[in-house]
Amino acid sequence: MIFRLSLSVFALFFQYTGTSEILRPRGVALSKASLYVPDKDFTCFDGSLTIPFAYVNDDYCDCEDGSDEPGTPACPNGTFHCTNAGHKPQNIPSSRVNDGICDCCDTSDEYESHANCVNNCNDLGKAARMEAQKLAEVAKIGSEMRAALSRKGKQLRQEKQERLVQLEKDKEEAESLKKEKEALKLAAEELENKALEKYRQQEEEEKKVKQEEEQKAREQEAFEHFHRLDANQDGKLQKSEIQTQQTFDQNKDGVVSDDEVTLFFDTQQEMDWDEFLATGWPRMRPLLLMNSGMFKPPTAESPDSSDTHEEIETLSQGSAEELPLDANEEDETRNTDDEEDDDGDDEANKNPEHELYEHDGDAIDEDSAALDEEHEGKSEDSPKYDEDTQRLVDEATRARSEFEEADRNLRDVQREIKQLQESMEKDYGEEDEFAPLDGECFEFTDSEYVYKLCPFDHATQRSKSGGSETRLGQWNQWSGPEENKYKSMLYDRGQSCWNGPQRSALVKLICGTENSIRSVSEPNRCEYVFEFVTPSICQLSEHHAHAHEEL
Ligand code: MAN
Repeated sequence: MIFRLSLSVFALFFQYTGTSEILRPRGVALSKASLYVPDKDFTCFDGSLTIPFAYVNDDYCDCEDGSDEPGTPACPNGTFHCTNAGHKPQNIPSSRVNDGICDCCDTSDEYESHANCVNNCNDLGKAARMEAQKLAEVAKIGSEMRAALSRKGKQLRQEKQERLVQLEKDKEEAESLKKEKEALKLAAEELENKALEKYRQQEEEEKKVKQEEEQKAREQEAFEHFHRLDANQDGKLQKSEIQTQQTFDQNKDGVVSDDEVTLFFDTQQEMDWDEFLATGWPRMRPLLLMNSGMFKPPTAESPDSSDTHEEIETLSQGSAEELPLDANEEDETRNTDDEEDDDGDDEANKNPEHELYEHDGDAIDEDSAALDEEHEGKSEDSPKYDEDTQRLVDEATRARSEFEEADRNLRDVQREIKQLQESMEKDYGEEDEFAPLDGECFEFTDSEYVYKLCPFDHATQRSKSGGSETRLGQWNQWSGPEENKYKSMLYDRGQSCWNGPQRSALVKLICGTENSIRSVSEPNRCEYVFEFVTPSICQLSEHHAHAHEEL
């Protein structure tokens, strides 16, 4: 109490300020001066206690809310107010009072310390006012620009609206045109189908005949070989008869071994004609053909040769190169054309697989194109269809392509409608002032990355040393504080971070006279913060709010 009384000297806890003649205890803001009345007891702001006024600023904390010690460091939660005449007033935690560090530019926080504080409020105030003036100018120009952007945004909305009306009409037309073309296509296709029916039947019959002929030829070929191999002409093939044929010496050891023969015979010792035709010949044939250079790569029209290829693969298991061509054993089926095609033994001995793949893509395409043409009767030499049928086919083809075009056209219109509707649903600000930003992109380069922001769309990051873009996020929503949600934008659902969250970017908007990214940082891993300068956020009222701040 003695301590208290020694400090309760009027002059110690009252001060004059340069801006006001109103007396108030040290560390009290002008707005709260009326709560400290020297000839009345003081009640803590929280109402918890009433104390004699002499206890105010007596360097002893009585009130839990610190309100009795605005000018001393006695209360841990107190606040000290510096008037900072000439600059801006400031509230600091009262623990900083007399701590030897100058916090207030008017030196008022260090009234009983050895800190040599110098009052520089006038200088700071001047600089701050100049800065504020600059900002005010920017805000003024920016807000005029904002008004223009808003007009543009509204105009864009209007244009979109009009375009949408037009597109809805186009859609109706496109739908009915599609229906019309579909009906025409169906009708033309029905006629085409009918006309083609007879050709289909004819084709089927020709195919059947061809297959029968081929089957016969195969049997004839098999029979000739059977006959040739059946050395003793007993109507059966014995293993020993096959073993005299060097063609079957697959490993070129000079002997046709038991194993090499078993390939054709399985567990049997001999084969009659029927067995030979059913199992022996299909296994033997590819080997004989290959050794005679008769093997040809399969084509669409020669399924047999594709069978042959498979058979050879199975038989030789990729060792066809090792198979010798025995000139004496040359197959009778070899024809002169093939002989001319051969470049000699080397060529004939080629691995059929290699031969197969030596065809380059173009050659195969040309071949199949030629076949297709022939198949569809388009070959100039031999028109496949009679004139009437060809006319119906042509008409159906045209009807199909007109239908497809109508369908494509409708889909294009639908797509544009969808895009427009999505765009019109976006929140471009109270006055559509952000609308002109949609469709634009802005870049910012720091020491490591190039960042890109396409407002209302997405944000990306790309390493300066190359590589692909990393998606930082897609436009989600405005994310500013309640009083002005347009102060920041959220882009999220970006690429996932390794062992971390999906990337996201918060874009803080700052008033300025041009659109640009001022900075990009990554305060938390894979969470990015962009500072984006734009006139669209400029508002005069903000500046006025500053001007009314209490001194
Ligand atoms: C990349 C960049 C960085 C990010 C790491 C996370 O290097 O996208 O910004 O922090 O990945 O692994």
